[in-house]
Amino acid sequence: MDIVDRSTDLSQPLDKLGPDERLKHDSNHLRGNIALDLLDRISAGVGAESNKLMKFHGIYQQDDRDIRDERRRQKLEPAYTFMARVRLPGGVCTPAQWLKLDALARAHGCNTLRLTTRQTFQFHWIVKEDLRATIQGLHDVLLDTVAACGDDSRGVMASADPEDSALHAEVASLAKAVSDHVIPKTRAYHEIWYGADKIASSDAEEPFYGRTYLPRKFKIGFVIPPSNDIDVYTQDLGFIVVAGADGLEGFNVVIGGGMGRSDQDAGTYPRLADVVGFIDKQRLVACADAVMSVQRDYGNRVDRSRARFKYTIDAKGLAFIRTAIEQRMGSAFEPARPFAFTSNGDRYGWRQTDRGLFNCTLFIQNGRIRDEPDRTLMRGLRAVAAVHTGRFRLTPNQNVIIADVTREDRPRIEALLAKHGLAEGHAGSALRLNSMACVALPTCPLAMAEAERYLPDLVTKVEAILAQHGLVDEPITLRMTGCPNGCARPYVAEIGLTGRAPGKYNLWLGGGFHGERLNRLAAENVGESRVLEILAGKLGRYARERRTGERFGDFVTRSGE
Ligand code: SRM
Ligand code: SF4
Repeated sequence: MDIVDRSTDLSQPLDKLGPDERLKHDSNHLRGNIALDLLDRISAGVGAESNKLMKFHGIYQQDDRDIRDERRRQKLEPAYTFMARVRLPGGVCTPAQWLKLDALARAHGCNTLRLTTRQTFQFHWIVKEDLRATIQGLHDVLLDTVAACGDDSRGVMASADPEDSALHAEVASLAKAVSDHVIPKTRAYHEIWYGADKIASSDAEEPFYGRTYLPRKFKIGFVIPPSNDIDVYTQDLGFIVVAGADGLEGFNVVIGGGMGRSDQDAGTYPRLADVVGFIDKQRLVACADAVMSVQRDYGNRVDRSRARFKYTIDAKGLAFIRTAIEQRMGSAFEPARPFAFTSNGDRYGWRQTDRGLFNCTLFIQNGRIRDEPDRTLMRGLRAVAAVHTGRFRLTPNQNVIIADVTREDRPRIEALLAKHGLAEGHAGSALRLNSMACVALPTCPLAMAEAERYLPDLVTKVEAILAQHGLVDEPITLRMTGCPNGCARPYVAEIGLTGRAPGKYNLWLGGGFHGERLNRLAAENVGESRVLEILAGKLGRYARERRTGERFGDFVTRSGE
């Protein structure tokens, strides 16, 4: 396809666009003053512009919100540290990479790793002086944080649930190839974090992104039915795998999904992606380029709150966007092929793959890996990584799969899981195993309420209600976020909770069990007792009145509750 340097080709003058467009444009391809700000020893943080530009490098400045008020009272600057998000297409990593991630977390990340809802690792609490060592440590094992954030294509997801391992391996490698293709090409990352020399070249530094990159973040994911573990309808661009007797044939393409909304702005909303048609596998990269270039050129660069692709589609119309994509792809979409999903959750415990190897999916509550007295997750997974010869696969539900274990190795891995209390997590209720929460407090600057630190206790209280109604084994998806941005994809959950204020949440009910339907607002700005009261009523009726095999979200929707 024809790729142009957008640096000279914006449809409107820069001063008519939002301030972030000017910042990107003038940043010398994401260099800005980052290198200088890293040297500054007066502040533990960086300047506002570096803070924004570092996101393109996968790094966020944060401060400890638990002590923010106290620091303010003491007239101290906020307790700044940094979060770094690893680029890990498809969530696949090797044991050697795991060991390095673990070592870096112990050296610079307060002894904890966080698995995310897009299948990667986050380090929290890194002090500015340790950032380069962390990024260079990742480089030692061929990992980076490029474009894990920023106005670019983010971490590319791929189904982790190993129903058919040969197909999964092929799709995971395509996710990696697409990720490598769509990340920014600037050398800024190498110069700033690895100390690489500047290379003089007359080639355009960003042949696809130009100087202003995308209007907003852009998310791509691959899914292998019948599992919809990646929640494909929430992606900006989703590829639904179509496979025949000879393996992968191509993809049904979906566009325009997104979760983010704001309580204050009625013009923002979650949106499910639309299926636009089928492409054969040879057209994958051309399709990704075409879709992203349409968003690059038509996306809203004046108002960031309307800049996601979903709003571009709604502003221009799906038919217009689809035709623009086809023109740039050089061919039309074929009619979509049939597909069906059954769930967006993970399947726990041991399973055998089509290659005679074994996979074990471990429940990691809200993705938090740290040692607790009864469950030494960090040490246990380190011990597994030291003997494991296969792969680790992170799931979109913040869990981990110890993948490709040989029959001979399985007993010693089982022994390690038992020793460190790792397998016990599976004993939770079906609700707990289908729950997830975003990070929220104390690190997320946007959090208005607790999520990760509160959800386990709330689940325990809901479990008591489930027990009363004989529903403990009923899988129900429950997702909580500390604000309406939707990082745990709460608007496709059967029960969603999004933070409004400390201890207060919006309650959403009726999402589809396999992520096919948005839920609806059931109560606004309510505390725990009201949430439990509402759930007790609905779950009680569900237990008494549901049809055979009917899911909770479907029941709520059918009964108009
Ligand atoms: Fe997210 C911003 C954490 C997945 C929608 N998200 C943030 C930030 C970086 C806050 C910030 O802007 O400073 C959070 C950092 C918290 C912290 O302390 O770590 C944050 N998002 C996360 C993670 C770690 C949640 C988790 O607990 O796992 C997930 C990291 C994914 C990854 O590995 O890349 C995460 N975020 C998501 C998802 C889910 C997904 O992509 O599948 C969404 C909803 C899908 C979507 O994009 O529409 C999501 N995050 C947002 C938004 C709202 C975007 C919007 O369109 O309005 C923001 C705020 C923003 O961008 O302005 C946000
Ligand atoms: Fe932070 Fe809100 Fe995302 Fe939770 S949903 S991590 S509170 S931005």
